[in-house]
Amino acid sequence: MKLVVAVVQDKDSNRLSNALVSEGYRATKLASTGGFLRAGNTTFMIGIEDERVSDVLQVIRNNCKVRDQLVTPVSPMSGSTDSYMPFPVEVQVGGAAVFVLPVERFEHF
Ligand code: 2BA
Repeated sequence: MKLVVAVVQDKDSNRLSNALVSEGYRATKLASTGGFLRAGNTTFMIGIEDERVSDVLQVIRNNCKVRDQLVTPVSPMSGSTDSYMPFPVEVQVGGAAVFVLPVERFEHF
């Protein structure tokens, strides 16, 4: 068994959870925050048999889009901010950051 951990954009989370449920996968959604953008995102935990991992990855791939997002870097932590001009920079976010972890044991009581 594997645990698929997928960090997705909030905009994709409803579509992905509907697709997972309708295709018979069990999943848990966690509200999370990206360390870089400090914006909300959604983390899915999906426990799955080894032979179905590639199918679940395909569902994630089909339901999560890559988007460009403008970020204004935070001001420097120290020193004068008089000459600091924050310019927005564009970063590409998503479709999904996915980790596949081995599960040593799974119990469902
Ligand atoms: P954030 O950390 O908010 O990152 C959002 C996007 O900003 C990233 O998109 C990437 O394009 C860019 N980015 C992140 N760190 C950067 C850096 N040090 N320098 C330049 N650009 C940077 P994604 O790669 O699609 O990641 C989307 C979200 O997935 C991340 O939100 C984070 O919550 C999660 N994530 C991505 N990689 C991860 C990892 N290796 N471990 C844990 N979480 C991860």
